[in-house]
Amino acid sequence: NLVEIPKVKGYPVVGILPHIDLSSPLFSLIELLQPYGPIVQFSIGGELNIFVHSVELMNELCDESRFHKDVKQELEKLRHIVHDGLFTAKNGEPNWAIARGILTPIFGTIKIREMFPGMRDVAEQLCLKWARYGPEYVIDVTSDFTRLTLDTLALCTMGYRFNSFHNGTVMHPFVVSMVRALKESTMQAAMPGAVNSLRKRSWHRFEKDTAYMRQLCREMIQKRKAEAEPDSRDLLGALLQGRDPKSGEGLSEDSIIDNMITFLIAGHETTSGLLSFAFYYMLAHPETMEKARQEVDQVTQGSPVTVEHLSRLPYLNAVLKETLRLQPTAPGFFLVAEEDQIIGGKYFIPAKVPIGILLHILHQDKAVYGEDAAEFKPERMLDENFNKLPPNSWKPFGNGMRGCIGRAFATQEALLITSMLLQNFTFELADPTYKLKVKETLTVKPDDNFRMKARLRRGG
Ligand code: MNH
Repeated sequence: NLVEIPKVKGYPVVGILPHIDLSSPLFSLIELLQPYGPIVQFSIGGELNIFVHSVELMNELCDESRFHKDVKQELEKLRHIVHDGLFTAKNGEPNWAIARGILTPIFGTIKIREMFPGMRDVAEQLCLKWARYGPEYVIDVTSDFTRLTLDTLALCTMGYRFNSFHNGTVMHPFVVSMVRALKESTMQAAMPGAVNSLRKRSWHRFEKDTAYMRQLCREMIQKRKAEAEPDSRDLLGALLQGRDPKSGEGLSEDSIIDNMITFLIAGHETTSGLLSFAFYYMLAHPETMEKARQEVDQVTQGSPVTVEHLSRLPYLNAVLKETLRLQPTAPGFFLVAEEDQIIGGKYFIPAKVPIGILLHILHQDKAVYGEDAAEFKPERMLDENFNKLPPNSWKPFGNGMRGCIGRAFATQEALLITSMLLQNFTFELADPTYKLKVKETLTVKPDDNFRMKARLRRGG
C-alpha cells in the first residue's frame, strides 16, 4: 500500500533545471514545489531529490535515529573554503564531534551573557551612526545590520575589531573576500559541473580570496598566542586550548582556521537578515512597532538596556520568532537516511537520497498555523501560544545535534539591538511604496531597495 511520491516533470539529464530562475533559485523552487503539497520528488542534474513540507512528515524526518544532516548544494561548495568545519562537516567526520564538544559550553545561554558588553559596544556604534547622520539620512538597512552582526561576531568570539562603522563605505578586506567567495559558492551550486570547470578566472579569484581569509585568521591566532595572558574563554581561546570532553582531542591549526571562518560566515548573515526583516515587518505593521516600543519603554524605564532587561521582553521576542517563521533567513536544509525508509506510512524514501526542506513552505503549513498562516501575527509566538505549537513546526535553527549552535548568541544580539533602536529612534520607510522583495545569497534578506529613516526620540 505504498503511494507514489508526486513528481515534477523535467527534461532528460538536466531534470527540472530549466524551470529554475538562476537569478532567484530559492523562490523559483518554492513556487514550483509548493503546489505539490506535503511531499514531492524531481531530478536535477541527474540526481533524484525528495522535498518534504508538512509538519506531520517532518516529525519523522527529525527523528535522528532515522535521518541525519546531508551536506548538499551551497554547503557542499563551502567545503572548498572551510572543509570539515562545524557547519559543513559530513555526518560522522571526527572533527565535527571534537569542535562541537569544545564549543558547546561557550555558546550556552548563560555563557553568552558574558558577551553582552561586546555586543553593546558594537550596537552603540550603530546607534551613534544613525543619530549623527540625522533624520533625513536614507539608511541602507541590510548593509548596516550586516556591519553590526559581523563586527559583533568577530569582537565577541575572537576579540577582533573589523571597525566596519569607521571606514565610510569601504569594507574590511576580509569582508570583501568573504562576500566574493560566498557569492562564488552560490554560483557554483547553481550551475552544472561542466560549466563550472570552464570558469577559470572565477576559480582563481576564489582561491586567492580563500588564501587571504586563512592568512588573516593565522595572524589572529599568532597574536592571541603572543598575549601575556591569552583569553581562553571566547571562541578563539576555546578552539586553541579546548579539548573535547569526551575524546580528550584538540583541533589542528588548519581546523581551527576552518572553524574561525565558519563562524564568521555562519554567525552574521542570518542574524543581519533577521534584523532587516524584523524592521520591514514592524514598518509594515505600525501597531506592532508601537507595542514593541511600549514594552521596551516600560521595562527599561528610559535607562540603558541591560542583559536582565532582555528576558523581560516577551512581545519583542515574539516579533523576532514570527519574523523567522515567515522569513527563515537560513531558508532550508537537507537530511538523508542511511537505509530505506517509509514515512507517513506510505511514502518510500530510498537510502542516500537527499531530502530537502524549504522552511518558507513548512512554516506556512495550514494544518498547524491555520488559514492566516501567511500573515504576520506576532501574538501566535508569545510563549503561551508558542509552547502549544506541535513539535517540528518551527525549525529556523535546524534540527537536533546539527542544529544551530549560535541560537542563544543570535537571540541576545537581536533583542539587544532592536530594543536599543526602539528606545532611541522612531522609524519610517524612505520609500513609503516599498514592497518587500527578497534577495538570495547563501541566506535571504530584503533587497537593496529596502531603506528607512531614523529620528532620535529625544532632542532629535
Ligand atoms: Mn546558525 C547551523 C540558522 C545564527 C553558527 N544555523 C545552523 C542551521 C540553521 C541555522 C538552520 C542548520 C543548518 C543545516 O542543518 O544544514 N543560525 C541560523 C539562524 C540564525 C543563526 C536563522 C540567526 C537568526 N548561527 C548563528 C550564529 C552563529 C551560528 C549567530 C554563530 C555564533 N549555525 C552556526 C553553526 C552551525 C549552524 C556553527 C553548524 C552547527 C553544527 O552543524 O554543529
